[in-house]
Amino acid sequence: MTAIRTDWTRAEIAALFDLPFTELLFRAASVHRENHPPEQVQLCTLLSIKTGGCPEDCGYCSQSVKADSGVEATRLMDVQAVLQKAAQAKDNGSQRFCMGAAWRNPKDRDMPAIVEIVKGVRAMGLETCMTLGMLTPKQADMLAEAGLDYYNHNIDSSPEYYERVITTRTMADRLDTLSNVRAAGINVCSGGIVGMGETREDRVGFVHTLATLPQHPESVPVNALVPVKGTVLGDMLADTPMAKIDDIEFVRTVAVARITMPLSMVRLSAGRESMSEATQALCFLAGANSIFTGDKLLTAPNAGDDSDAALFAKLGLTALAQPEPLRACRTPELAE
Ligand code: SAM
Ligand code: DTB
Ligand code: SF4
Repeated sequence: MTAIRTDWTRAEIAALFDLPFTELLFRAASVHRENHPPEQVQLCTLLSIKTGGCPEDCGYCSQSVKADSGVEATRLMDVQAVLQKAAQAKDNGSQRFCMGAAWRNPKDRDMPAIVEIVKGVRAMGLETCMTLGMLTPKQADMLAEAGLDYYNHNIDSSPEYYERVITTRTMADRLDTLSNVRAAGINVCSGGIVGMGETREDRVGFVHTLATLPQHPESVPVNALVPVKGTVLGDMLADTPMAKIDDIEFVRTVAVARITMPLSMVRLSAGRESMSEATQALCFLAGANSIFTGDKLLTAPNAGDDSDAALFAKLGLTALAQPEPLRACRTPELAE
């Protein structure tokens, strides 16, 4: 079994990024198959349960009030309507149902409906994940009690680049929420976005921040920026197309995440729609073992079930046979 380390240095992570590409991929694929069935990929479905009108200023996001993206703000969806979408996702073979709300944080008055949704989705035999913004320890406990399996809250970038992307909450705020989620015994899902104009050093700092948390997140989503017109970063990319992330550099980031966090599910998240099959195949070789299915993410288009079925058939990939055993509260020592 691969040793699980939370003491990675930035220099070590930078050295991994610097490896010849074939050597990096070989190492990542080796770590992957030591810890996961390499031909199996977890299928997750996303639903936006409360869209748009978010007071935060995340420079990539179509749902911020600061963005002129044309996304219409909605209220929190009705519980039954969410359960109906979850049933459809299950019928389409999804294993995890991830629900997102465009909030800075949930209000206490929202919590009863959220708790009901978690209980209902779980009763269908789906794994549940929510991403609702910042959480207090009490809110995290309420979600844990409802049976929430995962909470997604991304660090998004390196501590240095973070401030250029978001000013309305700090990296320290994000880490506080992650520690509240961990303390409540909920599995942690945390990753970020590549291709926001950051440097290699920022990608090193991004992976370093996740890989040196007291316990690695059980899920690590690696998103490629989906450039949305009317957002700061989407417009920046439209003006400077050379800022778009290079495919090989994206695959390198996936590989380094896999090597440094061997047990985590590394999710090839947003941005697949505009990625070639060959790049996605390299990501799977580099250790990505989870994707979002369906033709929509939260507001942006996704690859879609038909093209994914064709890709899986071509690559000989199958859906993860069983939901991953829950790993909350597992210590690094036990995992060795
Ligand atoms: N409002 C909650 C929050 O930010 O904590 C949850 C929803 S938010 C949309 C979840 C994550 O989606 C963000 O942290 C970001 O990493 C990712 N994301 C949002 N817009 C994106 C885009 N245009 N391209 C790639 N990833 C994006
Ligand atoms: C994550 O890291 N990626 C997902 C999920 N967590 C919630 C969200 C991607 C959003 C992509 C842009 C959109 O659909 O608006
Ligand atoms: Fe709001 Fe989340 Fe979008 Fe940031 S990423 S603007 S917090 S919905």
